[in-house]
Amino acid sequence: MTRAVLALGSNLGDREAHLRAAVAGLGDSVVVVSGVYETPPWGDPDQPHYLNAVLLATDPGAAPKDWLATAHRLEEAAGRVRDPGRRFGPRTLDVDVIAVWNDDGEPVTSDDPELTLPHPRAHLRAFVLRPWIDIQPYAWLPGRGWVNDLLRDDAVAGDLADLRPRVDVHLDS
Ligand code: PH2
Ligand code: MG
Ligand code: MG
Repeated sequence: MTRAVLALGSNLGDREAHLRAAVAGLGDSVVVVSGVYETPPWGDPDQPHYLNAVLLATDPGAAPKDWLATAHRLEEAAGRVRDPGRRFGPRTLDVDVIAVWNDDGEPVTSDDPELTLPHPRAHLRAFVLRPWIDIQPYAWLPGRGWVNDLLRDDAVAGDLADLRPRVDVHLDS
């Protein structure tokens, strides 16, 4: 069995519906889902704002790469079109595998370029870290530290102020 923290993002089409479909598509593996945040685009400013959320999932049979396959399946179901020339460009649905823990509760580390674990940029992204502490107040990002501390780093704190909680949007019902 593995446990995974997955980050969801959408900034094209019906953003809420895309996030909702991703949660539904994960079925019984979903343990808990964060609140939803409206966030300015990171990395490529010329695109609409995102809706972002984070969830915790478990699967008795899943190997780490199975989480990536699941992420791709959900992205495809949302009609995602990849633009190789725009790495941080707009998308109907993005599902990123942030971290995975094995049966013994040990974090999985991987240098595989297809699935680097933990996610190599998660510690820099307020739109991942802030929703994460909604569902795990003592969240720990393996190799980086307490998520609450990471949110106070200069590289992140400025972005944190620009996140807007969307208390009107719920993904877990
Ligand atoms: N995802 C990106 C690029 N930029 N910005 C925000 N606010 N949220 C995202 O999920 C996001 C982004 C590529 O994965
Ligand atoms: Mg992403
Ligand atoms: Mg992605």
